[in-house]
Amino acid sequence: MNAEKKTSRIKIALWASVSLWLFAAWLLATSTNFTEPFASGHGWTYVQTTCGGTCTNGDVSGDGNPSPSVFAKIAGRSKTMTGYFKRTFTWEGLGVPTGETVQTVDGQWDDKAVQTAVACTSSTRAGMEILDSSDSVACTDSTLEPNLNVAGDTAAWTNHNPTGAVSVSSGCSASSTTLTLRLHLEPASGNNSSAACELRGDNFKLTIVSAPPAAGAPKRVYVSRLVGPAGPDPNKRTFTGAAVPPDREICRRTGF
Ligand SMILES: [Ca+2]
Ligand SMILES: [Ca+2]
Repeated sequence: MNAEKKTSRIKIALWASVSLWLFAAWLLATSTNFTEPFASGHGWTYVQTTCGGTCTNGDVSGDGNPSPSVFAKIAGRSKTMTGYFKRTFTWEGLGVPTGETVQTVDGQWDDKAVQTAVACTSSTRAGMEILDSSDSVACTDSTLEPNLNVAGDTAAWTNHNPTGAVSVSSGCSASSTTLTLRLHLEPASGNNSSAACELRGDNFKLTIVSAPPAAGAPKRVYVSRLVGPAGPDPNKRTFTGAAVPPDREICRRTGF
């Protein structure tokens, strides 16, 4: 076989190995769906970070997709309110199998804007984040769903899912990790003395991809032979220390 053919066969073999590995990983992956419907006693609380007017938040019993839902509302001329509903969960609490390693997460939500006197302004925003248990460090490599202008969602409940799955940071990948889920609801009122903007949110949804721990994979065991300094066989390891006698057989595992 000439060198070109040999190289080609090696490339095909490598491609087949990688493809097989990816296929096996896909077979092993678990996809978990979680939806927060904001039913009574949901346990989410609003963290208000700024308030330029009269700010309120809470549950909406008579509206949702379906009812109930949660809201954040600002009243006053040209006022803004920023903040988010949050609740802590573990990945396992969201449905991920115990012991699995979380790889990616994809989020989406529904919202509706209710305006008084004049339209909510383009500063009316909503989005999603996942942070650590202290609600201070991101648990994803990029934002789950960055805040976007939702002022136009006045006619009906509207679903938003512009961002695909994002990677989970290594410090948050264990299924037992405690997380803080955030649903940003940030209304902004228009230029009228009677203006108010109420932003309602529902169906905080996650699709979580995880995999069993790598410890379940088969382990290879290598056997090496230690021989004295004069060992003539180039396939044998050469040992130059005095403490181990020549021709001793040992076993070692990968990474020894
Ligand atoms: Ca609901
Ligand atoms: Ca998404």
